[in-house]
Amino acid sequence: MMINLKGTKKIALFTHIRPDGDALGSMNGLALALRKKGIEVDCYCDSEIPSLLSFLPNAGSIQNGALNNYYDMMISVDCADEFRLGKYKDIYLKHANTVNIDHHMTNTSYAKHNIIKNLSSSCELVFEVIKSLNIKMDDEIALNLYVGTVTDTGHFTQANTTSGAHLAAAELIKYNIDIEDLSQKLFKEISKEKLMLIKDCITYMRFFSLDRISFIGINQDMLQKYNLDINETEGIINYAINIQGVMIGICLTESAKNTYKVSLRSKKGVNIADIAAMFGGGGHLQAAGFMINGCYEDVVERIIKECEKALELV
Ligand SMILES: [Mn+2]
Repeated sequence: MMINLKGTKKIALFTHIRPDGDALGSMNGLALALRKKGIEVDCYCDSEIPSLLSFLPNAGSIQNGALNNYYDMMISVDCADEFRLGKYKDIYLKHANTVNIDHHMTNTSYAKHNIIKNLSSSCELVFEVIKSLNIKMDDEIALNLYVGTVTDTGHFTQANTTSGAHLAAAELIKYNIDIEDLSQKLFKEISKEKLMLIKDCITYMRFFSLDRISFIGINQDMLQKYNLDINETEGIINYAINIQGVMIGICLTESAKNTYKVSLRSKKGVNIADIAAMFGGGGHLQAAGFMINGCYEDVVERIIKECEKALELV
């Protein structure tokens, strides 16, 4: 048993700000499972739920207001550090009974009980937790966990696509999951507005270090031009890293004046997790991110400089 639920009646679940498929899949899957144990579960996330993922069972019940109950236990999922809890950080850290379930090896072990495992996704880990609690799986839990498993492995294409990821998916797919419909929603369809934004991103893409670093910058004007939200820039970084010969791809998005969300991707052998950590962020060896403040060109220069250092180490 990975979590001791003895005497636990009410649990608050949290996941990271700007949640992705793994964040929401693992939180929803765990919430639905714990309720089958007769536990009252409320889910909180300090961000809007991306409309693309609102179809996930339980997504509609995720709250982003003040906590509305007393809880015996607080569990965070897919949340590598306490700051990623957003406004729930302090209330979480103050609680006497916190559990941190995560697959990021950069996790800061900020809870009383930390379940950190180097698995493909938090959903794969939550699947293990659910099994250890002897909770019977169902279609809704399976769909949530499956979505995290496929999205966090980039549709089973990234380095974290382990046999464990496939085994979890193989078990989950036995439940009622419409793979064709899901793939259409998650990986194929794109809005016209996002496609037009990508067109602009490619037009203004910059290259550094003899084309080994590619850089995409997205400012508020570009988002407003197509009436898009910062959450809808997900995946655009792939246009940078997928170029032949490029070793590091960067996508810098202006979230507010002089504030930027930076995503980094690298090809095998180039560690960008350390760069993200240096700027106060985190992630994996080949996919990481952080927030940074400053004037645009200064920020770009600082990031490029660190990326160039990382390339020298290769
Ligand atoms: Mn994840």
